[in-house]
Amino acid sequence: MSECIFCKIIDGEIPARKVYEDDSVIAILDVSQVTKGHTLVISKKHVRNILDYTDELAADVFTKIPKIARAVRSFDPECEGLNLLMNNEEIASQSVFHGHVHLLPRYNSDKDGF
Ligand code: DGP
Repeated sequence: MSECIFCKIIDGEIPARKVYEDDSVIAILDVSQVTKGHTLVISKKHVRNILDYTDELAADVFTKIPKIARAVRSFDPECEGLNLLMNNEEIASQSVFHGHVHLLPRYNSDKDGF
């Protein structure tokens, strides 16, 4: 059994709030909402981070992000835009070692920082 928390979510062993899912990608609400609607886009294949993504995996994940971002933005009319962020390796603040892209919805209320 995998010890990876995101593999457990993908396998349905632990719950998560799903925003999007298809055969190869899942998007879930981050458990620690930095901004409202903070979402993680995760490949179902367990790959450590961008440094191990193949071209095919990168193409698959990143071509889906625009539609997921539009869906996330549409959930809240006050969402004015989003930041995309990917932490890769411990030095870059990665804490879950199963690659994922953060989508951070932005609001006028946090325009000076969050
Ligand atoms: P990073 O630091 O880039 O590796 O981000 C990992 C994120 O994963 C962090 O913002 C919190 C989130 N996270 C950790 N455990 C869980 C979990 O069990 N469920 C959900 N939904 N998010 C989690």
